[in-house]
Amino acid sequence: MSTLTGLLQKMESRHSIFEEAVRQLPLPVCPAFGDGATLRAISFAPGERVLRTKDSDSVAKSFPKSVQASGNAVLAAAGANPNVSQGKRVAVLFSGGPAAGGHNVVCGLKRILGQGNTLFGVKPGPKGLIKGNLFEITGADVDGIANTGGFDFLGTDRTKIKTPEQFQQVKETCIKHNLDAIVIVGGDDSNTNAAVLAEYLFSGVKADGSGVQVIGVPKTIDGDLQVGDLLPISFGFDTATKIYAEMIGNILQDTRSSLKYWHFIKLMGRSASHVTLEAALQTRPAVTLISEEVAEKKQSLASIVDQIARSVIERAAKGVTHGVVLVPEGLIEFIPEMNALIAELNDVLAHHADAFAASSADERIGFVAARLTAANAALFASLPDHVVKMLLADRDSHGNLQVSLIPTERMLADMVKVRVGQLDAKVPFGAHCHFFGYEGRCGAPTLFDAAYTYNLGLTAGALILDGRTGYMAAVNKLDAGGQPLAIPLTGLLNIERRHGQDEFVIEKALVKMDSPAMQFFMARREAWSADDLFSSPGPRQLWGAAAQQMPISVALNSGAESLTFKIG
Ligand code: FBP
Repeated sequence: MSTLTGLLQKMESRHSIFEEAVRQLPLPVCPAFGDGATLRAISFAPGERVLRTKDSDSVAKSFPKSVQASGNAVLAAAGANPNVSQGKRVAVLFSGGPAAGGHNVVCGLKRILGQGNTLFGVKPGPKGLIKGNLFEITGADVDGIANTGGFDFLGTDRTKIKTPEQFQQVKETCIKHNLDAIVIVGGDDSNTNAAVLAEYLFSGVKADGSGVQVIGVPKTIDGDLQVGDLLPISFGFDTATKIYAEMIGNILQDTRSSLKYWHFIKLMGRSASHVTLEAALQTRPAVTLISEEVAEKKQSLASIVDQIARSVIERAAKGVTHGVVLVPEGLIEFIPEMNALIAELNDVLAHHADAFAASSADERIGFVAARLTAANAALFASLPDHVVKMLLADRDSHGNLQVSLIPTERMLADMVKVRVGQLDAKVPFGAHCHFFGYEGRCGAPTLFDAAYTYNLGLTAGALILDGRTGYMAAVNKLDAGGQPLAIPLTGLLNIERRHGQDEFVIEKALVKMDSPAMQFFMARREAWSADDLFSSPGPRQLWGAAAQQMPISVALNSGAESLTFKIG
């Protein structure tokens, strides 16, 4: 074997030159945890902040033990912990979609728990907890996953622990493995699950009557798990948006080089438009749609199409026959008339299921259109054929359309083409469509996400060693060293009507129209379009000038003076 082929074989199975190098990157720690060389566990104490939602009184009745213990007060770091517990058995799991930095949460947990406690990994996600699929995580394991992307070390899933049988099975897992604590790394739904589990496992699990602690860790690329200055952003958002921004920047560069295409790019993010707003702030494209703005202005689909078409024509008048349109994944649900149409379609298909199934493919569109109100029938008729077919596709188990499957970017491109032709037939218009989503979830974490998640892991572990349960680990003051804290999960719960019944949920944080990030975007977007002021941020950097950059929207919304984050 030649030296080179031998070297290449050594690089298999996640040992590329890059992966080897990132494993060696230092992991800075918030000053509260010491200087990094020696970690110290910290204790926590309630500060003055107490959280309330409109439903706090009902929450207190349904979560009496958790609320009584925490008083819904936010916990602040209170110096070195003189009474660190030993012999704790802690399980960690990932829940929901992957996000860069999850592996560093596990590293932080393992290192703060130290030799005196045992950390178990749960495979995969909540389903693994129900099944009791646990294994012990070693120091060598965490050395191997440090700073690497993905959730592959444990896997993940979206099982919601909700039936009495599932709760009982989780209790049995706790008893079988003699667990003292569970750490759930997840988004809004998973942290709601953590709140429910914390209450259920609060006491009476073990023979001595004690319970199992539950701590949540805020993850999601969507960026919709935010709690003001206490939780400026969830982890994974920075890496995902930097990856999308790189790809958008490359496409923008292509548009100005090849001079003939418009690109319609849909960006992941389920409901909220934080990802799209951040990508726009980083790349400054011609048109960016923000779902929350569409809803607030009650824009119709036709007016959105018209707005883009006019931008195409105005730019063409200046000789610019190219551009990029960013489209948030959840747009359709924020267009009031599309929402009304989808709701009526769901009803019609549910009430006439047999007759619809018996009709031929050609008859189906007419069959449904004849049963819609006039306004919905007109909107239905205006949609491209491929969208109409999707709107009539099979419903999910709740009878709802899977809105995320609608290719909004293609729908808009087709409708804009027609509209441009109506407004000025001489304007050339060629479009390409993309959906950027999965590409951004599992890349190696940015330095921001790497440091943030390591410290979230340290915080979650320190909370366990301090005997706490029912909290979400958090780190704020991300431009001033980083400050660990704990957010009482019950202080975040609201009641929402879902599938015909009241459920406790942590509300998704949507883009606020009056937020500094949105205001800045609105003030600049016309100039970006008129003068083609795009920029290409390039690949995310782990070394050099751009490596210390935090998300632009986070910097703006938290009133930072620069884009530089500082943890440690
Ligand atoms: P989480 O909220 O669980 O972090 O997932 C976010 C997300 O990436 C959304 O942006 C996207 O709509 C969804 O997951 C896709 O889910 P799936 O992986 O099940 O296709």
